[in-house]
Amino acid sequence: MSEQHLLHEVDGNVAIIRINRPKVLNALSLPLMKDLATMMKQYDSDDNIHVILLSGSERAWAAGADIGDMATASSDEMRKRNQFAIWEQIKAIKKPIVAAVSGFALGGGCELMMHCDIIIASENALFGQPEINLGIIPGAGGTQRFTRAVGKATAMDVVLSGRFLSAKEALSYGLISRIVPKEHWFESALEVAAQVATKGPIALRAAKASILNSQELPLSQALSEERALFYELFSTNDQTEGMTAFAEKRKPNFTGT
Ligand code: DAK
Repeated sequence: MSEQHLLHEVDGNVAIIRINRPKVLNALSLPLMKDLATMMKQYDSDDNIHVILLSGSERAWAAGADIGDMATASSDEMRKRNQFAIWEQIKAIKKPIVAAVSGFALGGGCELMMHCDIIIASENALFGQPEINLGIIPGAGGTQRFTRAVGKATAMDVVLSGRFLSAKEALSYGLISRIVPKEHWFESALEVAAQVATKGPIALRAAKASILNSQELPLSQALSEERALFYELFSTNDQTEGMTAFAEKRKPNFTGT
């Protein structure tokens, strides 16, 4: 796997992956997306990792899919590439993904961000789905996840005009989780990831799965899935440990069993 466009390291129980194509504002090339999905899947099946932190650079989280990859492609070529299979792999990651976002999060970059679970954004971050300026529409969920996050009125405004949202607007519309000062955007996101990583890994996966169900399933079905997950957790050592630790007034030592 070529890893130059992705840097990665492990910090405690957090896997940190950084998108690293500074010359093109972290544009998401096809090989990068393929490697990103593979790397995320590897960390997803690594028991030592509880949370994945996905980051860009200070100037750009990602300014979109690499326009050069698509500029001369025909409909048939785009279909044959079956890029959606790669995005589906990222969608299938079971562990929580924290996004550390600074600078541009546009087009496919914004869509990738919306595949993450907790989005920590620098006060300088800018968000948008500007595909309309290129004569296309968002292709990896930008008309759907974005609309579910911000509502129809704002989605129409942003997608049809191609305008960018500031971090403040994005927070007020519910697109991101928190805004942090630009001086320590990355450290703040790492702190959030490390804090989440102290929780029980089985409960984390269950909570993520259940919240994501709210985006796809009818309420009654999502509630019954939630109930099943809730009962299942009572068969884990982590549930016993969490409640025993509470009674003993100490920090729980979750083992992921
Ligand atoms: N792709 C390739 N190169 C890009 C790029 C991109 N998305 N964004 C920026 N760059 C390159 C620029 O061409 C420039 O390269 P040089 O000229 O230096 O060689 C370099 O990055 C610096 O950019 P600028 O000089 O333009 O920097 P500025 O600060 O002036 O402007 C900007 C920053 C972010 C406003 C501007 O670069 C910009 O508008 N970039 C394009 C944003 C955009 O339109 N994004 C949407 C791309 S379409 C799919 C899944 C997803 C997608 C498609 C299919 N399937 C599953 C099938 C997604 C599509 C998209 O994202």
